[in-house]
Amino acid sequence: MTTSLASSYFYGIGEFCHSSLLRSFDQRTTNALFGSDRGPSPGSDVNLYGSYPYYINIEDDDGNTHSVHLENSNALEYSTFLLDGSPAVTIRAVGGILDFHLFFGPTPDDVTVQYTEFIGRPYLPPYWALGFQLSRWGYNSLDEYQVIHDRMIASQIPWDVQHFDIDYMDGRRDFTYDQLNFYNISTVVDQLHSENIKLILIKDPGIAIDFDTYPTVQRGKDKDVFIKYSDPSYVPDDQPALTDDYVVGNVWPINNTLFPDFFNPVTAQWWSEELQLFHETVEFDAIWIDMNEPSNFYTNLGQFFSEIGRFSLQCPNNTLDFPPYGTLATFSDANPNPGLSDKTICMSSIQTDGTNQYLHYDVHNLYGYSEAVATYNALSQDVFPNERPFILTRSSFPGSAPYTSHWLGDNTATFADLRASLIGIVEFSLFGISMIGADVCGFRGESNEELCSRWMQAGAFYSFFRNHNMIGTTDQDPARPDWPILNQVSKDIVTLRYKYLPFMYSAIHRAHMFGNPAIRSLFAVFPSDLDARGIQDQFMWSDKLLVAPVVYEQATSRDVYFPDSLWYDLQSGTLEAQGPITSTVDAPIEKIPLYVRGGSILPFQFPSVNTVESRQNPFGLTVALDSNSYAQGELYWDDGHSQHTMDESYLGTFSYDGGELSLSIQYNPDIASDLVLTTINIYGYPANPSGITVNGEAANSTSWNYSDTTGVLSFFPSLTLGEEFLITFS
Ligand code: MIG
Repeated sequence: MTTSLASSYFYGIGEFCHSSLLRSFDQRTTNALFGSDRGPSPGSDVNLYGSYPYYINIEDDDGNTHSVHLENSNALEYSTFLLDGSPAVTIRAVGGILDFHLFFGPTPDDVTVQYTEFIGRPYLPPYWALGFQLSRWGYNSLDEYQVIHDRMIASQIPWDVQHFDIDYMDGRRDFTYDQLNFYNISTVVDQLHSENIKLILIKDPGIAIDFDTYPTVQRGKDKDVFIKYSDPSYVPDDQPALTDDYVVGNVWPINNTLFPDFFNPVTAQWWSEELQLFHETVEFDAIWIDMNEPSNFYTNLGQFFSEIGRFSLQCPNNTLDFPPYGTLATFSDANPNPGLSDKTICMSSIQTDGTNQYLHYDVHNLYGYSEAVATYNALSQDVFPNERPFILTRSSFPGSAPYTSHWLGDNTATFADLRASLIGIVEFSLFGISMIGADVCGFRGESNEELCSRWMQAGAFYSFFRNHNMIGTTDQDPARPDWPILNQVSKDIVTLRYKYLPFMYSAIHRAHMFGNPAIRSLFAVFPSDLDARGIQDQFMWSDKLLVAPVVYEQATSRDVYFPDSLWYDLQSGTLEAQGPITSTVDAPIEKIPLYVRGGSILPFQFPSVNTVESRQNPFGLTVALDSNSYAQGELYWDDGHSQHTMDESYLGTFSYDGGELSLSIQYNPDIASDLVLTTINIYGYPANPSGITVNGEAANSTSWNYSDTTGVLSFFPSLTLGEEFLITFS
């Protein structure tokens, strides 16, 4: 299908490592959409882990916008090009149905609200998941890990979550742990829990075929949970023992693997039981699901791939696995005769939801989605009933957002990758995913102190904030002792993030309830600003906070585009700019440019070394006045971990209008009765007030101070957020 477009302001289509947020039409570009185990690399437009057949088109200078979603899980191609000088797009599908959905906005924010109403609003993560998360592949043992753990604790860098990658497993089998190098994992989990740190464990879909020694696979076989060949004639002659008509592949386990069919309710039940059983041994808090494109190594390289010396998956020679038009998704890196099933499982294998059967060809792009749904249901219903689960998936699809977070995959430790990550997080926000981030400091390759410092600063404004790297690369945890600049930069910026977590959480709650995304492009906030439409190294939190990370090596300043508003330096409160204007701002290594927009109220809380502690601290408000002396904002609050219900949550809205600051409680004041408000910082206040009243009573003149140099009025009341108030400034 080919259509002309209203304009060349065209965004979206994923999952890619786009080198620009705004698509270019100058040259015809064609991209495939097909879940694939390939890492992002700036400038390479290969299809990555997920598929998002969804684009956004701003129609005119006023910012009227529509978006188009094609609900199709087959391999697709999108081409953008000029047709008689006008922008156009062609969409090709190699199967499935042409089920188009159009969302008419009229604003960019509206189209996201309408799209997520259709595909499902993003889930509400537990509060701790907004804390700093630390990971790496290549903790070779718990003794090795302990060194990093201890220096993290000593550093006092705020920290909430530890991940263990496939290193912890026994022979890289799910639901096992290494009895030698990770023998005392339960003790370490207890230690982490006593320090208020959560543990996330990785699970891969590939299940090793060690029938004698690995009960998980036998229980799965007893329930018949694995993906099969669609025709008995496809089963290879040398199929490994006991694997029946299952599709047999190779992933990380040290033996061949089977692939659970997560569409099948019996599979979901088996998966849940395995998670419950394993949780009795190792008390993990959440699950990271990787390799779920699904990835399979060496597919179509011969039935006995000598490099691994064991059976290897060779898909049958048919038009599903080797289609006449395979799309650009055919994975051609190694195979001289590329097929659609390269590096994944056979397209001609069969899946079932218990009622209907599906060719993998038609549902390949839903594999990660189906695993996330099964994992979410297992955690929320069986492993942690009444709790809010946290899941991190690599492969996703429209509709994954109600179940899971996503990270951008295996990037490289370069400034170009850091820049690309800013495009990636904005795109996923347009795709309706709330919890999104990239591997901070870089996954592949060697990071360095400067890059890692800059990446910690930028990553502190990803919604999902995790430092992670690859086996064999140098440590890059923020407490690494010989990188003192990294230590200091990290401590400062992570502490600042923790201070503003109530604001971030409230924005994420808004996305969950109403669909307005937490992270936004500049064009979404300023739709009629033509200059904002090309900005891709700055982004917004809600419509209130402008983040402009330093993303070039050795830069100590950067140009910041300030759209039409007043903008205050978040930390000092001084007025930085009156937009629209581009200014060069100082940004030595210790500084990330952050600006609060005039008209905004950001709730904050005094930070601490983890969210369990910070949630006990007093609150404050950052009030940034616009040119009409007006500002507004909101605080969403709940216990941070139980399943979300309106009955157990609080929403308060703050507004400042011409010298009056008020709190109005939308629902459940009692949830906030223990929350105290002790600090109000008003940015852009004209002069020292002669008096302040709180609910009609004059405040003591020692309870505020005003700085002529910064224009910041700081008032220290003694209030609870569980009662509405009115403060007047005169
Ligand atoms: O083939 O589990 O993207 O984050 O560290 C590599 C090891 C498998 C890929 C993930 C990465 C993870 C790694 N995994």
